[in-house]
Amino acid sequence: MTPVGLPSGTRIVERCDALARLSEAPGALTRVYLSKEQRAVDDLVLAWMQEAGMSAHLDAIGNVVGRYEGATPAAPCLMLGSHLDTVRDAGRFDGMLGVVSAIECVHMLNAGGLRLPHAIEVLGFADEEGVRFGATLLGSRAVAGTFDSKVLDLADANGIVLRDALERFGLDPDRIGAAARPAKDVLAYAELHIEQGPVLEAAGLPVGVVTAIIGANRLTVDLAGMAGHAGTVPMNLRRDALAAAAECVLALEARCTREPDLVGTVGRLDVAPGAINVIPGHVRFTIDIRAPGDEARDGATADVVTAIMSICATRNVKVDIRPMHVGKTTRCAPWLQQQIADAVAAEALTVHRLPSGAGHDGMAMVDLADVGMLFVRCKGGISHNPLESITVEDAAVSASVFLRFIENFKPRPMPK
Ligand code: HGY
Ligand code: MN
Ligand code: MN
Repeated sequence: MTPVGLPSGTRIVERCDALARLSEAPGALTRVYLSKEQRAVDDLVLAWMQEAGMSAHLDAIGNVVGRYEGATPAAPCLMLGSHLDTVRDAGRFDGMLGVVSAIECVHMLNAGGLRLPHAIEVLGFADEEGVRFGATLLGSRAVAGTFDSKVLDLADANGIVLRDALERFGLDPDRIGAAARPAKDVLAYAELHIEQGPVLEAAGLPVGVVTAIIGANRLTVDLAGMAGHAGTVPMNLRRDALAAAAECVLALEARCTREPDLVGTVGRLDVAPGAINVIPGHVRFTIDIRAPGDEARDGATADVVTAIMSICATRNVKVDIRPMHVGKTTRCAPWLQQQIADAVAAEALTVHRLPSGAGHDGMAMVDLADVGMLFVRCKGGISHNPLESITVEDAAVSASVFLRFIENFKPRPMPK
């Protein structure tokens, strides 16, 4: 099928910049689930979807959903998407590039008056990062029908419970099930996303075909020692929660350094009461452990938990460890990898296949449909950092590849 014209890299980057201006704090990009900034982003994305010829609405959990009908109405869809929420002090392409590029592709189909045998849907997921409530992939899990209603009782840093935050946003926590889609409606899920790593840049390639999304285990750890006067309590009589936490962090680092491809991170650590002259009585920190193999990841997680328990027993510090998320490694379907690779080759680009160390909504969507991903080179592989950047040329090239994949998409032949 001949392409309907070239997607605009300039418009894609400009729209990512526009979304990046919608943040909870000026000067840095932070946009968490059910925030007023999310509402502003939803309004912008809904308008862009409508301009591109899609019908668009917010679903029951707050995802933005755009639909471009196929040649026959109510046909099953090729679902495209990514997330619209961000980490703290984020880059402006992680997530947003995938949503904006997918809208750009539909805009080109619509401009060319092209209707495909199937529908195209574009989803802007409301919460992939899990920054506000700790549980991740909330938007895509709801669409996949695997949303766990237990997370409705999770509270954010201000003690606001997810259930209440949904109601304040105008959503009904008891209707989240309505966001779930039947498998018969979805032919496949495909996501364009920045690589968030250095491989494509080192290879001198603008795009890559993702083979798998590496799983992550996330836990929250609470240590309870004894707050005390920094001047009067002798060192041997202390139950210092922060000193215990520091030893735990180093134990995590040591364990995850032992094996290749295994990574472990403490991304957040809160100390109480947090005064210069008070021995810390309470510390809460997070753990994120990843490895390509589920066994290696779960084995490292178990070892780290054992090490934390032993450190705290020795220091007479109470410990509570809560698993927040267990994400299995997700394989990208070979038939979708091949169709994405064919689109890369058709654009006269080298096909390079690589795994994703970062998590993505495909880890949830795989429970609904087969998953494929196209990676885009990012400068220095930097991400989860305001220095995250791509070139306008790579935005255009990757969107052209994605458009060609969309135009040439063939549903997987149903097993006989
Ligand atoms: O944490 C991740 O890998 C993703 O950015 N949510
Ligand atoms: Mn991210
Ligand atoms: Mn992302």
